[in-house]
Amino acid sequence: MSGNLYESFLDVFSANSGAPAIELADGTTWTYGELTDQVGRLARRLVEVGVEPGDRVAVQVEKSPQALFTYLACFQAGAVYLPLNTAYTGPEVAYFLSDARPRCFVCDPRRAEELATIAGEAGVTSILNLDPTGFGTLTDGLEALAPMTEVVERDPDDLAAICYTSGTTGRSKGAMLSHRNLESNARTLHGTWGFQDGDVLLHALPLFHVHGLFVASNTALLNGSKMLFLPKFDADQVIRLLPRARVMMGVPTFYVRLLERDDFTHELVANMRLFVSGSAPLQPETWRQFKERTGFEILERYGMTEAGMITSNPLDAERRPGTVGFPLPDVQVRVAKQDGTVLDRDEIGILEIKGPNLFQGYWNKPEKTAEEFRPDGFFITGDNAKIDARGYVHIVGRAKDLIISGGYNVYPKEVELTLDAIDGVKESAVFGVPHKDFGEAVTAMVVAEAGKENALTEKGLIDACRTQLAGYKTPKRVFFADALPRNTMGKVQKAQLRTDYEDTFQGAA
Ligand code: MLC
Ligand code: AMP
Repeated sequence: MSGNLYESFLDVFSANSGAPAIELADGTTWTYGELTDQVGRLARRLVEVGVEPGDRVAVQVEKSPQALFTYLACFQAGAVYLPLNTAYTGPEVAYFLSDARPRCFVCDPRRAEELATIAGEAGVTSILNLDPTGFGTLTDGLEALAPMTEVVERDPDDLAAICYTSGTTGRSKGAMLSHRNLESNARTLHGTWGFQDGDVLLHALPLFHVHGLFVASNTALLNGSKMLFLPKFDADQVIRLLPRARVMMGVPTFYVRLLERDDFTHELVANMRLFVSGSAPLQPETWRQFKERTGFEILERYGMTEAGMITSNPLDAERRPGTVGFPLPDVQVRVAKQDGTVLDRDEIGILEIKGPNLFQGYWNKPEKTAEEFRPDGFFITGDNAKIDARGYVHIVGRAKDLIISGGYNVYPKEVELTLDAIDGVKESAVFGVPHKDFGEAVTAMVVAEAGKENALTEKGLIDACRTQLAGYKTPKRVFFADALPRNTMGKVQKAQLRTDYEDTFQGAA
């Protein structure tokens, strides 16, 4: 056996070949045998269009069973999977493609014309497409192809995926994840969360980020579980399917939205075993309301693109709201000062981590990678944390200037650069303020150039950002001022802006 994660999956798939792997809302089902066959054909298609082991395959498509098969086909063919959020605009995609230089790019046919030009300019030689129903040039004539049966040999340290994560300097960095990284994390989560026969996963997360792909899908695949596959979170559909599910994973927004529904009841979740939350802080109040309504204690865990999952509240011991639990069995964590001095229990500092889940560095950015590692191999997460006397990890804030909106990360710098480039804008400050639904909402303060004050409007600026940035990064509100609040060192006081505008979305849903 080589280090290719797909070999481990195949063992499970063969043992469960007649069992359902994916079921859509309309009842259409693929068994693990059918999934294996489709993955083999897609792997053949990738090879046919020139994909070689180690080549990147960038994929920006809506969630569908075929999107998941394509992910697995990349592994089988020894390629490196590079998922892209469907919300990314043309300029954002242009950056990812020119940085990662994939051999192949699979996009949505509805955007094929726009994106083919961009991909061509980035040197991509094979451009395919796949629509939300599984049709497109990627799957055309697939049934005539012989499924690939062999799995391309990979070393455990060879790359399996590159996932872009927003950069502090305004540009995203590609986190390089190896087969070992993904496999160790999937096995650890499978064990830690007690995956068992009969588990059915309600999968409503997007497939292009760590949570929906490596946490939700990989653990379910390793278990040979059925996934009830929704194209996106839709409270009506989730409520309809919950009685048939055993496990659900979501960002806090999912749980906030479910609690807003009167038909989300104790009886509805009688068949459930586990609710997991992560990607953003779950408010203790939401945790308590959820317990009161359903009897279930949501299991909160913590992770990041560079490491997959890092800590988790326990399955069989006390789950403490407002904490992210204990380090996973094979992960080491410590809290340290900026200068690297390791702190004691209950002291607040930056969380540092190490383990087989930890990534291989940022694609093409060795200096950036070196800056974020300690000499002994610990990675500096940029999250402020403390470890309490009982060993529970608390994430108490962020040292990095990051907004998390509905589970998506937004780096203010990227939005500020976009605003500053708009004619008439002198400077801007972007910050996050509380939002009931999204947790935090992107908000901006703009200073106009002298004489251009009347040329700028809130709507005009939001519309201009929207042409450059994904919708979730675009400010939900823009305010104007004569000057940005700065301290004596000239640094913009974001904390003050956050306080001044904390009621902006009061009551917003
Ligand atoms: C969509 N919109 C958002 C948004 N999602 N705005 C702010 N924050 C968000 N998260 C905007 C769109 O741009 C659009 O605006 C409008 O809302 C409606 O779009 P939609 O697609 O219909 O929204 P909705 O279905 O309501 O999506 C909300 C959501 C979704 C919370 C269900 O964002 C989601 O599934 N989030 C999960 C993110 C996730 O998987 N994160 C994991 C990252 S991995 P307009 O203006 O265009 O009309 C990670 C590591 C770890 O963090 O630990 O897991
Ligand atoms: P990403 O870079 O998109 O993978 O997001 C990772 C970041 O999400 C982490 O560095 C944390 O800041 C945040 N995060 C993930 N899970 C949690 C959680 N349970 N509580 C608080 N923050 C979290």
